[in-house]
Amino acid sequence: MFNTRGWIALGLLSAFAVPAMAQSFRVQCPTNTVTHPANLTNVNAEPAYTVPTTLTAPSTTTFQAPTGHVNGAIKCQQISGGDGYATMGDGTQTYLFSFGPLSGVTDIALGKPGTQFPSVFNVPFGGLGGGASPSNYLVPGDPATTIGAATVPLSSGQLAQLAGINYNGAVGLDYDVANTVSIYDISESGNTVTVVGNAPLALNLKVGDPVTIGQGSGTDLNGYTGNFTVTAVNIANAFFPAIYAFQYHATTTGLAEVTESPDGTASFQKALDGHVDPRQIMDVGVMNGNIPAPLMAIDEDDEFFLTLTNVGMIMRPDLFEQHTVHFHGYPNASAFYDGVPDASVAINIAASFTYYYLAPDAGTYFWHCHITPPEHLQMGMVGQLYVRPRQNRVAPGSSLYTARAAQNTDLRTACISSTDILCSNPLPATTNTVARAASGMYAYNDGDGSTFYNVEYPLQIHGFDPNFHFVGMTFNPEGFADMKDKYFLLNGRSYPDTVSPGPLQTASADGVNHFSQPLSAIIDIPAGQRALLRISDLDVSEYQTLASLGIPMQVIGYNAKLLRDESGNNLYYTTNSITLAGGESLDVILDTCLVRSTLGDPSSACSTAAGAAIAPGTYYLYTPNLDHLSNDAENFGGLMTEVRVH
Ligand SMILES: [Cu+2]
Repeated sequence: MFNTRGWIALGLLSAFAVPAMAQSFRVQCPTNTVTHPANLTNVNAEPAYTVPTTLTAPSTTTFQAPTGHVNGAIKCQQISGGDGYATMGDGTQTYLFSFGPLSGVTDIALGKPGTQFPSVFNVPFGGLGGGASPSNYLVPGDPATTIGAATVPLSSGQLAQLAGINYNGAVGLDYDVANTVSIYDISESGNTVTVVGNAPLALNLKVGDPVTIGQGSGTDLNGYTGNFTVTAVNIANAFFPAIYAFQYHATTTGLAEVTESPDGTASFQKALDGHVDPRQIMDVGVMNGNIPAPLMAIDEDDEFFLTLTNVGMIMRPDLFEQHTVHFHGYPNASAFYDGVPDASVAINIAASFTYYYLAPDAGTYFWHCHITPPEHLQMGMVGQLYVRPRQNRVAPGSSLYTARAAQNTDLRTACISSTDILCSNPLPATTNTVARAASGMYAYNDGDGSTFYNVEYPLQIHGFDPNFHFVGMTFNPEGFADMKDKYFLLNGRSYPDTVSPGPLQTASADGVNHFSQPLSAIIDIPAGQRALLRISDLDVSEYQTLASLGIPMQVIGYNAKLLRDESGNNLYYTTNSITLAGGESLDVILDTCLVRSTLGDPSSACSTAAGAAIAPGTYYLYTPNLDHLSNDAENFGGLMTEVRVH
């Protein structure tokens, strides 16, 4: 009897142990892809957009690959899936299931997107410069712990210190150990030495990398040993696949071939290959939940590598929750990356997974975890992403209409209503001469400059039910049917926190402060300029209405589509309030100038005529659903923020 029970216990143990052994933390941010070959483009910058990428199908492959005019770049981001706390407008600490930043930690804390070029992402942490005792490691709660953030809002000195940290690489990224392979065969032709190892060579071994040819006590490699530079990789040879061989140039010639040397080795330097230090991932990732989830921003034509690392929910050790990333309403290349757990992969605790996206259509989207969506969204696993259009990369002074027409020669973006009734972004109905402005950006590929803006603000509407969060923290069954929002949030904050600059912090159950709500909701507009509000409603249970007092809202896009009919007429409308359901997004322009010096060009200077400009001052964005202007039992607060024209 005892033995039988012992076998059952062993069987259960191994059933859990096997998947656990298959998991580990990794990050991925390549510097070279089929779509962005490093020999044709700089993947760390957005090149000017002149013409579509030249694609050619080489005879040896079946797919088209770029051969010129490569557009876009590579972007990377790492996020944690886990739990944390946030502070509501009445001071209540509220428990979250949540995503947090594991890259771009400084940018996120400063309220910016955490999306980075590979040259920023692929940088191991090198120590914090600021503060009284700089650390070589990020510690729990960082960057808040290092700032020593004790005041809300942060003092200007603390904000300067935060900006000074300026670390936006992948948390935990570290060099993999130096790689040594034993040598099977080594030979020379002229002074070119070909080395064939007994195993595939170091990952990412490149021409120009250093290599050391060494030997134990043997002497048969005399003349070959020493430090050299790799001159070629992937060498066809008589013994093993090409990936086992490389070449370098020796200082002497006439060396004899040696096969099966007893102790010859080739050693390559330590390399960044996605290996991470799990201690850093756990120190920073546990309890670092943010509301809203980390902001993401990419440019059209980019490739985006997003690593989700599931650090577990330390307050709910009874749960084995997986998490996923679902880009809501976003045209995916493959269902594999869609994040719907029934139809694609989901990420287990102690594992990382890198999602891959192309950035096809400009617009404002949102994203969320797709595990038990009503629960994980209500608990906080939701945020925004936006895609900037190609039109931003048109050379200043060039015609926007011509640039938009050029996009019709690209099969992916061609939009000709007479042959494609589904295309949503046709050329403007009439030609125009509006040129790309010297500065500022555009929300869409409009071809007429009508979506021009000077400053942009993500504005994420959200609501929390404190009872649901409380029972979610205290191991009780959640009442889905009773869900009722009592906190109403803009960028994860209720008024008056919405107008607090800098990150909000919360003392969490691990005893340290975390920057739980990094994104302020202050709308700052220099007089005469235009602000783009990227508004998304992340709410699970309620419609939300937002009204503007004194500055008209011009709606230019809805659910990441330019408001334009098939004939190319703009269908923008001006309103003093918008209403969104959960999952919807709108692009709104607040223009502080009513009359421009050049009619039809919103980037031109504001007219000096009396009454052309909206007077500087403080205006309000607020909800006219008066019961949403509250913070739970407190009667004043909720869904409201300030528009400051100065
Ligand atoms: Cu989740």
